[in-house]
Amino acid sequence: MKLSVVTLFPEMFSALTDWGISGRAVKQGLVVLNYYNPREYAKDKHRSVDDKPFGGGPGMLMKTEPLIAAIQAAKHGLKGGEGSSRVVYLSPQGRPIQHDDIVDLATRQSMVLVCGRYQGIDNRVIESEIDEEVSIGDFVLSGGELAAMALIDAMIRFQPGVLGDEDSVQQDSFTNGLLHCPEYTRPQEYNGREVPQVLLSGDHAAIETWRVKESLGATWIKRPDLIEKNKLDREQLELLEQFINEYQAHY
Ligand code: 4F9
Repeated sequence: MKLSVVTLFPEMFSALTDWGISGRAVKQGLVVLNYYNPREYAKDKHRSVDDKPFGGGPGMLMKTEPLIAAIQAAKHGLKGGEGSSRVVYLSPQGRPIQHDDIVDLATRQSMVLVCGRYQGIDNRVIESEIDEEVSIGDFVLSGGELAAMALIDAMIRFQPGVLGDEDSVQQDSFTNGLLHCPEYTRPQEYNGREVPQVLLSGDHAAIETWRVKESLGATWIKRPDLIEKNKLDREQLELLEQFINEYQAHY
């Protein structure tokens, strides 16, 4: 997957490219990142990249000409076999994206990600240059970079060859529409709390059943909205009912 990022702060992306799973994927060339900095397309002697909003008010907007030049350079840089790359703008005004959207976005060959700074960008740039405006949550960041990095990291996990079988995306929360079950490591007893016996039993079928049940239970407690949304099959409904009965007997 080829990603071109339009950003005033390309160095921020070292958090993604230098560390952990995403860093390894970049080093292996499974994901290729290129940066287009509007500052390099600024023509005036101060290389200004911000500008005042019409109508007044506090704050600045991104200066239009360098931003458009950077977006167009990013698009042209991706041309060559991949067809037309979508231009995605990260903003709190965007469509909220979730797991399923990541799975879909992750299949694309290439993409331009536009990161805003200051109070945002001129609306005509959105109309003329942006194909999709997306949000990673109802909160405001100091700029689009951290949102773009979150999106890229999540997409990287779905690239073939990035995760081994051990930690495949199949095991992740949301893959089956549910939260992950609780996990435990050593010590076997911690502050008087024991690891659930079944996990020490060596009975793989019993462990799998327990995990499904705990996954349903955790989702029911923490994210009842996901239980509503999910059509549970007969076996899942039975396990959840067992969980709820045991839970209510306890509390
Ligand atoms: C982008 C917030 C996507 C949430 C961009 C300030 C943003 C954001 N999701 N906040 N610039």
